[in-house]
Amino acid sequence: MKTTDKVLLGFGAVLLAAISLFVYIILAKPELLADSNVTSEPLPQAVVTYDEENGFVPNEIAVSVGESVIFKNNRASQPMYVATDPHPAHSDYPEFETMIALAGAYPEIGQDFTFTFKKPGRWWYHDHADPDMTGVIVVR
Ligand SMILES: [Cu+2]
Repeated sequence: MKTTDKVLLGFGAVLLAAISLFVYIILAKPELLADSNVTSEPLPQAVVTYDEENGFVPNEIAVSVGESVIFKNNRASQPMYVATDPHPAHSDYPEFETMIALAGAYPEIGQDFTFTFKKPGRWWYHDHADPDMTGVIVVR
């Protein structure tokens, strides 16, 4: 066997071993490829309640990337329109906005709003119909 054949054979063996290992990782141990902080289980959902007297409670809440926050509208007579700051441009985190989540529909009285945060940051928001009512979601 010529030297070049041996080199090619050795290279082929190493390549085959690498491919086998990769396939093993993909099929048997997918968690090895994932970020250690990321699991395949659904993340918990945080709840923020909203009413005229107390505003958004808790006013500041920390969640993980991929976690959802449910904004519960406890106001009796008005819709809750959660929107990213600043008012009225809503440009900080444009997807974090009730009407975008509702595909352009205005929220109804008593309607809750759920948003899954995918971007880390400190996201101030307000009720677009009552912009003095504010809160912040810290996404880590
Ligand atoms: Cu606004």
